[in-house]
Amino acid sequence: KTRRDFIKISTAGAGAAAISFKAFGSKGFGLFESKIEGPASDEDLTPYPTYCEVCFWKCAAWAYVDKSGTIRKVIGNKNDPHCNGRLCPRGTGGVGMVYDEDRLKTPLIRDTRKDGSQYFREATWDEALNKVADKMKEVKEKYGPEAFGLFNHGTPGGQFHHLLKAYGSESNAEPAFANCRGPRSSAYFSTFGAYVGSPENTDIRDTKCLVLIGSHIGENMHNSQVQEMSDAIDKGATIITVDPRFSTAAAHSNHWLSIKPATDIALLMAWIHVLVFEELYNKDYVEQYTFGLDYLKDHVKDMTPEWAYGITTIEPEEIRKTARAMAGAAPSVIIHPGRHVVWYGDDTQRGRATAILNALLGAWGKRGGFYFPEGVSVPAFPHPHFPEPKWTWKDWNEGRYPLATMGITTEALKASVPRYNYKHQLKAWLVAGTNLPLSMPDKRLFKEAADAVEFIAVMDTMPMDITGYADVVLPEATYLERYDALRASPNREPNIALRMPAIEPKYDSKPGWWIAKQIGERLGLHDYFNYDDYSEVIDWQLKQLGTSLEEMKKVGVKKYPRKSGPLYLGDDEDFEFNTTTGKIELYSVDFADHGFDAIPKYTKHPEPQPNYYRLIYGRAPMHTFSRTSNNPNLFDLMSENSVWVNPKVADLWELENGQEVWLKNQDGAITSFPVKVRVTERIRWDSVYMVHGFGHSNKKLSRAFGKGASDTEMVTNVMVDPIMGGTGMRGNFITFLTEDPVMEGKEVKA
Ligand code: MGD
Ligand code: SF4
Repeated sequence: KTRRDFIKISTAGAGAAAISFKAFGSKGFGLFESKIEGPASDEDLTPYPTYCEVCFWKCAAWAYVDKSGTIRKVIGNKNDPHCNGRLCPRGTGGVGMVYDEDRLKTPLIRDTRKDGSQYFREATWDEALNKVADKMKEVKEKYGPEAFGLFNHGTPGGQFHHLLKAYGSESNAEPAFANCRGPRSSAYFSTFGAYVGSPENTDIRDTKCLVLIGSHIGENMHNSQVQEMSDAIDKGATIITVDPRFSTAAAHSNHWLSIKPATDIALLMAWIHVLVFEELYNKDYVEQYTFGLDYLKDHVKDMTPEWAYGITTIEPEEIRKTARAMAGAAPSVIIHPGRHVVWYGDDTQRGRATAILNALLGAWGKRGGFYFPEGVSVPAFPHPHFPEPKWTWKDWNEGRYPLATMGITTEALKASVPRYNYKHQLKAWLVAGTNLPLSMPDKRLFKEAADAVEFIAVMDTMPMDITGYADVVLPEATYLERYDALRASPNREPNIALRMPAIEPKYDSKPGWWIAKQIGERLGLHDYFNYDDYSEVIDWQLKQLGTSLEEMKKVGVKKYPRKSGPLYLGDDEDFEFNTTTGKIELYSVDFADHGFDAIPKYTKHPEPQPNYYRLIYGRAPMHTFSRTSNNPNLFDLMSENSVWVNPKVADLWELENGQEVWLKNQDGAITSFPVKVRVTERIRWDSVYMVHGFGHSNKKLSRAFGKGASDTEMVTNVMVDPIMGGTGMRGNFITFLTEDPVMEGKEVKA
């Protein structure tokens, strides 16, 4: 029995009526215009500006509210470069987050009955906030504020990050870094001295050749990127997709390279070989802007397409043909840097290989390649300096992962478990906007850490799996019911977007800014929260930016002229890159200084044992991670995942389409729920594929509970990237159990 039992949240309260939401019209790769059935005409509706929180593309939108205070539709803001007036199905269905009757409705506090069993009881805000503030005071006195950690994701996390810094801690970690994009950041920064950002600075709309390496645009529905890819295809761009699975993007491609999983670096190096030895690279560009061509030439001399064929299973002629297609399109060519890139633990090096290819093709800073993005710098609302913490997330790493730029989630977990004996330990957590049991690989480590810490407070909108581990649950209002920080992501044109409440928070939920401020006030940190309402902060910031809350309420998005110069490099323009040599580094001086390979090498990864298949996973256009599985609108579009199995494998196992199986991995972990088989040629015989984010274990998610299986439960082997701590998750292999392992009494579930 653990110190903190997992509690399936029990909350009272009447369900809210979910609004009717059916009529979609399709466009492009299934981008939808929002249309809601119902009598209200636009004249009867009041629009409120917001930006979407269903994924992290943050499309600006208008929420239309009728006279009864019901949101009738959410549609894209036409002036917004993230969406160009069109939301994806998830964004349109985001209103389901408001009207989901399973929402967290009131603060909850863990309590123990006389018989020792644990449960959540409803609490007032005052009691819940006092409890969090009292624990923060206690931790500060006993261990120092640094021992209070934060796991955060999305805008709600930002409010708590401010609170933590004011309190004296910078012990925070986000899955969006170590479990997702971190390797890409280290790779592109070490090559170009710049990040690719979100939205990525890929100039897809004008590209002549787009190369996707396991990055399935179209399923990974990042709005304007999908629209631009659709435009590029219409204009005749060549699309090359490298994926062991025949993805939506592969179906729209001129070349689908069905690569053997875990061998991408070999293909990338062979492409580099062809460009260098067939002298197809952009000579003037390379000479003017790059450093290390001679080292690179020497390094790749034996990495021929024939060498790569034996590793990747891709024919040498196909490798040559595709390399030549890229060179023919250069510099209007993009080797897409990817987004969720934590695969095999050498992911920063794979990112470097794509960056080097982009550099050889002269694509960085060129039309149809990568543009130079520019963002608006939003001034911070005045507050005293943050206290200097004695240690931060960097100290967990103890010299490892030197190029990590943010806290590493798995390190935060280890720092919470005494047996790892970290010099700096976490004793309590705040968790805001991240569902760790489904997003953290190695669930055993997560459980051990959650059990070891003295206290966990979770701020969420839904009774997600993570809330079952909390001591205090803080119900946040959804994004359509609150103010949040201004959106100011860099883009072609600098711009800002406003999120304001379209309706009052439902139930007893509160905006994140209010929750953070209330805790802050209880800790004597008023000067860091010197406002009554967050609209004061936004109005002050907007005035510094030459506009006002009043104006932004009318327009939602405001664009500014660029100050940093043109979008692209001029012909022969002198340019100093923000790297050690001031050049684009084909040979990374920084990596060499830290003892890492200065130019990427292919390393062989473990292969599946007989009867086991590599588990690969990805996204579906109607869901984002685990956060949308219970959304009534999106559940209607896709209610569960399936496991894709090649017909040859299905024959061998006598599996049929739609048959339920349990999955078991190389370490004996078994999925908690069964998953349906989908027999399809679209996956290679050595792998299986699942959409991530299903298999929820909290019964209070009345729709999503037990629907589909969780890929995360199968990720017990984590291949850590030594450069920045990324959690490579694709070194896991599964086999099939065709009968319920518990009913059979043969297996103990993981
Ligand atoms: P979600 O699953 O979307 O993201 O993992 P998470 O950060 O855990 O969970 C977000 C949580 O935020 C949910 O509990 C949701 O209810 C809550 N939430 C939503 N809106 C709000 C809000 O407005 N306020 C508050 N307070 N809470 C809100 C994502 C992470 O997972 C990432 S970024 C990646 S790329 C990885 N993907 C991935 C994978 O593909 N496979 C496996 N096995 N693991 C993965 N882990 C990583
Ligand atoms: Fe929302 Fe879709 Fe835009 Fe993501 S891409 S922010 S889900 S509309």
